[in-house]
Amino acid sequence: MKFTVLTIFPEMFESFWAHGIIRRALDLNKISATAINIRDYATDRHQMTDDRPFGGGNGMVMKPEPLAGAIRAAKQRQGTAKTVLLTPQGATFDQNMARDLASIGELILVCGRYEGVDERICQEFIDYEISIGDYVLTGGELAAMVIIEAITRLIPGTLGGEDSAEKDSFSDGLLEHAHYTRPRNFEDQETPAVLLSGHHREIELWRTESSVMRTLLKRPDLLRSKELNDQEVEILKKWYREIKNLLNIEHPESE
Ligand code: 4HQ
Repeated sequence: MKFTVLTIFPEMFESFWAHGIIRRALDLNKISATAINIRDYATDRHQMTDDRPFGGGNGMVMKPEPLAGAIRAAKQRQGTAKTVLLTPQGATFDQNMARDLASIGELILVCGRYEGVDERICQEFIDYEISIGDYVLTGGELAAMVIIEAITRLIPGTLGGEDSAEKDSFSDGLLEHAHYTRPRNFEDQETPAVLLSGHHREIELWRTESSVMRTLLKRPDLLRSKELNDQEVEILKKWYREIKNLLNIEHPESE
């Protein structure tokens, strides 16, 4: 996977490249990653990357020439790469989009600042517009990091040891099961006994049940848009019966 980031703050990426999973992926040559300074492609003698908006109003707009120059230079280096603009107007990023982008192989991520980039750049130089969520950032840099990290951890061999990417939240449309570590009793809260039992089949069952019920309680929207398998249906039915019994005993007239 190849990432080229276009930004006026390439230094923001130095510590990002140097730590954790991104660092490991770079060391293992699973990814390559470069941040290019858009200012290097400025065309005027003051190396300006922004200018006042036509029509007036507050704020500044990213000038088209430096962006066009930086995108063309990046494309020349990687002919098959797709360009992504980080913008609140884009399609909302999620795990499925991370998988799709990972399969593209080469991405040029364009980070805007100020009020955004000149519209003619969006029209002619951008393949995909992506938002990381409905809130306002000051620049696309943090959004680019989010996307790079989510994609990188999908690449086999980058997660360090385990096959965890496929077990993680969302990989099967459910939230992760609950986790416990030492001590067994923490401030009067016990670890569920089954996790200490050493019965691997029962532990797997407990974890599946934990995943399904946490998703139902915390993110019912995820459950509604998921195709449930037989085991998941059985778990929901079991809890449904349990709750119905409870209501019948406490409130016999409730039905
Ligand atoms: N931006 N997801 C960059 C965002 C944003 C988002 C606002 C993008 C400012 C200049 N980017 N412009 N949300 O809020 O990706």
